[in-house]
Amino acid sequence: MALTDILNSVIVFDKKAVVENVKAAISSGIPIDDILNKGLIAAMDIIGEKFSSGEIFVPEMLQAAKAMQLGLEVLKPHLSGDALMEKGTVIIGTVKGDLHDIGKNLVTMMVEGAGFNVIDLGVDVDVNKFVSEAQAHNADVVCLSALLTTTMPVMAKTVEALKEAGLKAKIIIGGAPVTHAYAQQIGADGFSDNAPGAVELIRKLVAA
Ligand code: B12
Repeated sequence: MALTDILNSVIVFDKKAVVENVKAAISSGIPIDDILNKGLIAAMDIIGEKFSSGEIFVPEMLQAAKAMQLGLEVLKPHLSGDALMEKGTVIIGTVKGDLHDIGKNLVTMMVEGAGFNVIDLGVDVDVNKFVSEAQAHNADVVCLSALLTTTMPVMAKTVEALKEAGLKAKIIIGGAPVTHAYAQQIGADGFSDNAPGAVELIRKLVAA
């Protein structure tokens, strides 16, 4: 079983093959990080390029996303680390207008695996919902995800609203178009371009 088999099965959105290939890779001892990064995530990058060049369209992108998510479900138990005691409460969601959730789900899985209580608000989350849920759960950290350049400004609005509400929660942001500079610009407390980095960041912010 090679990582290219996983990658190719996502690209042709053969869901059954994705599940089988990920299972086979796990049993043959391929590192979980490699299955994730060089198999599943690398496939989504190729899908993105094909979409940009007009080779595929939204329905195909969606099929690939579904195939990838099935692969992630198989990986999920192996991503969990030290989920022994609860270390804090984290609210996560994809901002208003944005329906991308694969990256958010991956961050959720890894943060849960690191022992945090994660409340996932889903996609297309209204600014006020972030504020009310952070308040209701006395959140330690709020995580905002956005995959579209057009929804990045909603992150800025959400950060502003959370700050205005005077909550103790730290705010971190992420998603393919987001940068460290943008996080600083909108007053977020941190940024990471990957899920393990998000865990690291949350650990630091909660300990601070
Ligand atoms: C799959 C996909 C879709 C699927 C989403 C399915 C789903 N359930 O998520 C569907 C088909 C629905 C879709 C729709 C659209 N999409 Co789309 N999509 C993608 C694609 C191919 C992959 C995204 C992905 O899942 N990547 C894999 C994950 C693991 O990576 P990630 O999300 O970046 O997450 C990682 C990090 O960023 C980080 N992270 C993520 N969130 C957070 C949060 C925090 C707090 C932290 C710390 C870290 C963090 O950790 C994650 C793990 O490593 C990208 C191309 C790409 N390569 O990004 C285009 C892409 C994002 N889509 C694009 C577009 C244009 C669209 C549409 C507008 C298309 C259309 N004409 O309808 C719609 C918009 C719908 C909407 N309102 O949201 C463009 C965006 C361009 C831009 N400049 O904004 C892209 C870049 C494709 C392209 N090259 O043109 N899409």
